[in-house]
Amino acid sequence: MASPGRLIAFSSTLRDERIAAILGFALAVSLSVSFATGLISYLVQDPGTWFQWPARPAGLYRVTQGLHVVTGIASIPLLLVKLWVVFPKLFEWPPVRSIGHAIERLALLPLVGGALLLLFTGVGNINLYRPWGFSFRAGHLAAAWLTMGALIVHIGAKWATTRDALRRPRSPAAEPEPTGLTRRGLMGAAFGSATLVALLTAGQTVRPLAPLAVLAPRRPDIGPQGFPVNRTAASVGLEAVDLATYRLVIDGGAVAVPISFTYEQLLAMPRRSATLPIACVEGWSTSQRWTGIPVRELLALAGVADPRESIVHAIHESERLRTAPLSAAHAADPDTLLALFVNDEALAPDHGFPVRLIGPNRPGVHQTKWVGRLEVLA
Ligand SMILES: Nc1nc2c(c(=O)[nH]1)N[C@H]1C(S)=C(S)[C@@H](COP(=O)(O)O)O[C@H]1N2
Ligand SMILES: [Mo]
Repeated sequence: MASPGRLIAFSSTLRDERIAAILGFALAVSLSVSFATGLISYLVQDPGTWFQWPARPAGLYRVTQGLHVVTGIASIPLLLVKLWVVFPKLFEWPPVRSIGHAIERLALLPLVGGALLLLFTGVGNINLYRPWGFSFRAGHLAAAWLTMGALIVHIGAKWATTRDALRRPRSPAAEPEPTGLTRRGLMGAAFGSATLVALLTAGQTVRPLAPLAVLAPRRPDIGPQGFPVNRTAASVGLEAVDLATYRLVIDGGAVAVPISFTYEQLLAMPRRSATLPIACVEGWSTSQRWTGIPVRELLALAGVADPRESIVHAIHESERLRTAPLSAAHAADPDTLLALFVNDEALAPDHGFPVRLIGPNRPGVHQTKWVGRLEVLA
């Protein structure tokens, strides 16, 4: 009986083991970097008791999250070309040779399915396009574990073949180069497009590449006061906060007597300036010079001598990002500010007027805008 593979003509010599091995190796590297930096991002946003994310270096999260998005995006062309190269193997005959071979083949389902789901949800989320019915955070994380588990099985199964394929010298005489696309051309296309999309994405976080950020949904230099806005003041009804009633309240278990400040009182306090990035989980970042009152000074005024873990609350209690954790290490850092100014101008409503939190080495989601309350935990 003829194998199904024979019924379909997969004649291209581009589909060889060596090319599959090189692409597989590159993908394993890019997916692993994206996985590790992605896990960091989850841990930073939901710190457990064992995980302490430091306040320094100030730009660390900007680097890890930038790498996460860039390596994730670069994986897309690598994955597509790799799938094209190995596609005929789906029709291998006999389909299963042994138990080990059966496991290896079964692992392809979570591997390919997981990777496609990861890359699709990641790109969708960056573009604020979320046609799926589940939480992005939960779904993307589940797909990541699935893919990495299957990747480990796959690497285990393919280790020897890959090593041999990479060591084996190519014999051009035995395998004539095809007349159309050459092997070199195929690899150039795969790695060239991976590099290209990486560069075009990196422009949203690496300043010299900014003019190239044509693929990035948010240009780092466009928006009110010269940088992007994640959620606008209008979308939460805070275009015009009434300064007559606005108060910044410091309370919580560690504060014996809660205190509050009017905007006027905050303006009269000693200020400090720091140049710090906003580094969004979506991969864009922007560095600005912020001026405001160090959190630790406010805590001292509230009678909290050594800074503790706190919760930052936005004025608008119904927003999704209305609260953010502030670790003791971040509260103690002199550059963690309740900022009133950016680049010497009062904050624009879209950037959190009257007061926003800004601190070193925090994910964008924790740089809370329109802050009304700092709850210092006991
Ligand atoms: N209150 C509040 N603060 C917020 C947000 C929000 O939705 N509500 N978005 C956060 C996110 S995800 C980012 S990336 C930054 C963006 O700050 P910007 O809009 O000033 O650039 O604000 C953060 N602060
Ligand atoms: Mo963000």
